[in-house]
Parts: sequence; structure tokens; C-alpha cells
Amino acid sequence: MTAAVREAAVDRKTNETDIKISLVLDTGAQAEQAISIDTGIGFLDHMYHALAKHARWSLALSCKGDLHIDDHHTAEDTAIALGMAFKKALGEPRGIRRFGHAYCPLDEALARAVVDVSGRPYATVDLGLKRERIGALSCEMIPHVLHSFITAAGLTVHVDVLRGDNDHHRAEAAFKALAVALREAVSRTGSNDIPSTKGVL
Ligand SMILES: [Mn+2]
Repeated sequence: MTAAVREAAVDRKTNETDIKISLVLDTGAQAEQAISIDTGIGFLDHMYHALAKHARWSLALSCKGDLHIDDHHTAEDTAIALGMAFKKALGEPRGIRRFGHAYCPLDEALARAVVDVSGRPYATVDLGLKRERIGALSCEMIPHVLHSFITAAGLTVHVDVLRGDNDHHRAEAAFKALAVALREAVSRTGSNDIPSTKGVL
């Protein structure tokens, strides 16, 4: 028997942002990944694209946000909505590895992400970015995006950029490391067990 494909759709509309997400966690061996991201913020699109690509998701994410104010609501709300979609797609965490970790380099930059699909939202994010902004995304929003995604998804995650001179590389390496760690954490063990001594996550 083939396990069901884990997928979810989330629509989230406020006075500040109008977001539509469709997420597929399992793109099988034959299925091509389909990724289309349009938040109106180029560098944010680039980060979500990297996350989806290396987590092997299919992801359609669009946001019409109040960018005439600034990047804050769009960056924060898309991260929350994506976290909600991830949690919904995963469902009850049966038969998954639960823990995952990864190191990803991008040239001189090196990032580490450690994931626990714990059901207890907790994020430690240390990217050490120095620039004011990358493209149209302010650097203060980049750890905030990761924090918002992680807590909305109900995950415990530690993300650290261990070295690197270039802030574009540091940020991108962090999203890639998170992607690869998530892919490992949600991968199926073949059992139907809830991976907790408490019997619940
Ligand atoms: Mn890049």
C-alpha cells in the first residue's frame, strides 16, 4: 500500500495581506516538483524557493501584501501561513523520523539546522547578518521569517550560520539547511508509530 500524499492548502486574508498557499510535502520519485512563489519581494521569493526545492516540496505561494508600507507584514504573514500549511500537511506525526539535521554550505558560508517535529514551538535562529537589507527584504526580517515559520509549524528548530562573509550566502545557506533537515525529519520510517515515549506529539 502506498502512503497517502501529505498536502495542504491555506488561504489567509487580513487587512494587510492576502495569501494563498498550496503545499505538497511528498513529491514522489516520478513527480516533478512544481514551485511558484510570488510575494512581491524578490529575495523572499528566492528564500522560499530554496526552502521548497531542497525540502523536495511542491509549493505554490502567492501574496498580495501592503508593500507600500514596508516588507514587514508580507514577510511575517507568508511565513506564518507557510508554517500553518506545513503543520496541516503533516497531520498527526505518525511513522516519521521526527528528528533531522543538516549542514549546508554556500561557498564560504556554512549553516546548520537541527529540527524536532515536537509539537512544541521553539525557535533559536542566529544568522549573524550585517547588511541593512538584501534586495527589497530587510535583514531584520530574515530571522523573523524563520522564527515565524518554525513556531507556526509547531516545530523545535535551531538554525545557526557558523561562518560566512556574504549575507546573501549566509541567509540562503540557512534556508537550505532548514530544508534538508525538514526533509529528513518528516521522512517516513515505514512504521505507524508516534515517535515519542509519551505516545503523543
Ligand atoms: Mn542566491
